Amino acid sequence: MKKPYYITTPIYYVNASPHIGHAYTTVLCDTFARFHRFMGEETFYLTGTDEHGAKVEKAAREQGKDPKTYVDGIVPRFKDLWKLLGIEYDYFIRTTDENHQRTVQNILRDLEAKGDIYTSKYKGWYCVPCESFWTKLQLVDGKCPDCHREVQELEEENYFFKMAKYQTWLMDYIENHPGFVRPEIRRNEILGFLKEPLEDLCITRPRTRLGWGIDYPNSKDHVIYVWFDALINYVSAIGYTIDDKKFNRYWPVDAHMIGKDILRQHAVYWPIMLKAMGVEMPKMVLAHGWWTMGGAKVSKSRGNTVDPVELVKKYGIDAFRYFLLREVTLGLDGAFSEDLLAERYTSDLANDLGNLWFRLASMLGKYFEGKIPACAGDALLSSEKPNLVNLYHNVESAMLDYDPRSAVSYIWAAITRLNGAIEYNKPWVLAKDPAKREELARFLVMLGEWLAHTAVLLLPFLPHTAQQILERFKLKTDWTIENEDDFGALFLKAGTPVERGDALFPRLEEMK
Ligand code: ME8
Repeated sequence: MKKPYYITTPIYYVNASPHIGHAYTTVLCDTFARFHRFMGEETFYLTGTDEHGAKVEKAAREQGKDPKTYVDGIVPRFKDLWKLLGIEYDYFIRTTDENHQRTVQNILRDLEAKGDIYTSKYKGWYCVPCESFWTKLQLVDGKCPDCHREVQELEEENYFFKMAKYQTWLMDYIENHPGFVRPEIRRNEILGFLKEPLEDLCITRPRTRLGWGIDYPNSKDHVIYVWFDALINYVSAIGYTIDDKKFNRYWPVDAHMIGKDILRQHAVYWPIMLKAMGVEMPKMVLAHGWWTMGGAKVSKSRGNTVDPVELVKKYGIDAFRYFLLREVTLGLDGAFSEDLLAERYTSDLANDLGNLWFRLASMLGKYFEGKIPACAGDALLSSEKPNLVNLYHNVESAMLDYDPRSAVSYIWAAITRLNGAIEYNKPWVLAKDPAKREELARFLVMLGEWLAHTAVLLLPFLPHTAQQILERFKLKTDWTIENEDDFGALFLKAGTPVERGDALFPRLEEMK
């Protein structure tokens, strides 16, 4: 039996509300999860929240709350946004969950027993917002090399994970598995990073400095470093060290989707942790680029965030999803502007797809009493099947290659072709000639079939619009397409009444 498809988002920090960047990763994973379910595969889509560490503790303190009360108050903002965006995750993990904490401690006990952990004095410069320790050499003008803020000098006794001893192994692994870190530019970045000696990882913080974290096993004085805790969510969520049967069913993960900001943790720390644990490697770490605004990364610390809730209220869920999937190639950065979103909305959604539906439904209304006309289905199938199947394969292979932008572009190329076919065939001229009634019927059925197929293919991408179209055609909305024959069939039944309904994407000026 095929292993279920397993995909993860990073678990997000709960020190602020989610913004467009978080929504992007989560929509991408939702689209892949939906696509794999659509292909008939069992799928496990994991997301959640990263709730420990100095950043969260600081945010709680600023609000005068204890950290647990604070995080309990923020988590619903993430869950509500995912609900608003129609995200169908299978499990939402919180690092404050009892089982997660147990797993983290189990792993540490195991690594200790294997001799991969030791204690040592640690001296370094610490950047609170970045939660990073730096050596003196790494500082730039005495400040954090990442965010350029002040750092604090610290010396303390901590637990260390022997990461350095796995460096050569990791380099070989990445060299020999070209698809492990994607895209290529990120793989090269990691290989470049690994050319320098890797240091062991300090995996605890003294409780005197940081109170908000998972206890280090058998130590009252240390809590576990937030990244070590957080990465483990990917295995604790599926029962590692607690439910072997469940774990073996889902692991290895098919894709860890992340932003390029957290590549090193996922392509260096995490594989080494797994190797030390004796666990199989993830199939892929896939890093997407950043949404930027005014040339800077959209981020809560820069305060230039874009609120997805506002955009969804204004343009609708599917328009927002479409924009994220279509505007940038997965892996590259994208400049966000609302004007671009509005442009996509008008040109691709209202004009191309919305209009296509409107024209077809109107013509059916005008010429065939709002019903699908009868015509020689077999002839239609033999002429259209190869093209339909071709579209299906193009979309499928783009998605299997983690290229949703191309997948959506293939679908839009079909939509554009259909609008072109209306101009070319001029059904309104055919309608004037009673001798051409059969020809008119065939043309409209061909258009209808294509639109119905397009709607089915759009289910993983624009689920609400796709469902709306399918409902108007009186077709089911829960399709699984396992092979080309499923897709190459005729979907519409002669005589079915088709409901034109309201505009799928009302003109923006009408919405104001
Ligand atoms: O890093 N463009 O959490 P986080 C695109 N808790 N994606 C963006 C983005 C942007 N401008 N800004 C954020 C953490 N993201 C850790 C992760 S995982 C074990 C622990 C997305 O709340 C992107 O996926 O800072 C990025 O990697 C993630 O949010 C960082 O979220």
